[in-house]
Amino acid sequence: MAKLTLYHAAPSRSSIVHWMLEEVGEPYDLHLLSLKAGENRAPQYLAINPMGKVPALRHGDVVITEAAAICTYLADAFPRRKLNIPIADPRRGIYLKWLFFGPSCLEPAIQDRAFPRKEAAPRAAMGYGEYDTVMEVIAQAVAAGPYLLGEQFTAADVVIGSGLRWGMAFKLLPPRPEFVAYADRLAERPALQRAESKDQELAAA
Ligand SMILES: N[C@@H](CCC(=O)N[C@@H](CS)C(=O)NCC(=O)O)C(=O)O
Repeated sequence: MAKLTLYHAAPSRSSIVHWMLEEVGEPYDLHLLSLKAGENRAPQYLAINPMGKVPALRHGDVVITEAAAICTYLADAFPRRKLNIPIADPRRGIYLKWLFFGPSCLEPAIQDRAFPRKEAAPRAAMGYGEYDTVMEVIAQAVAAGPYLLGEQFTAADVVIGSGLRWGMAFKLLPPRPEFVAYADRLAERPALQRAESKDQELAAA
């Protein structure tokens, strides 16, 4: 089987993929990079990801970047764990919606809260609309639960769940009861626990 290598800094957005790899359950290697030391800007790494960012995933001869894209890829490449919604399934549309909602709506909403603009941006011009609507839409989706696609846990939960967990940890998202209950359900997953404890070890080292 083609080898899987995650280019990783712990903790960071590559922790999203670290969790995903634990859910997938296939063997993988971690190639650690120190962002502090600027290893992500070294020519050897820029040849892998010209954005100079983690995560990047190598799978055999293929390199994939962007956390949500990597999670989508892994779920499709290793369908045994049923972390994807297959193409023929009509729920695939909803599944893709959430995978894209992470980087295109949830993350920009959080970033704008972390780094406010001098003047509010016009809602119509912002792909995510505005913060409160993003929060409401996600709250309704996770309240129905247990997961975004109902009973089936998918890669979309890794992407949206990581954003919610991170946003609440840094107090950039409100601890709405729906978010807290969803985050608590995710925290029970052994794959997330394994990735988190490994990341803590790596960060401490
Ligand atoms: N759009 C990218 C963002 C990745 C990203 O910003 N990673 C941060 C770590 S959380 C990074 O590599 N920062 C180092 C830098 O930009 O110098 C994704 O979703 O994968």
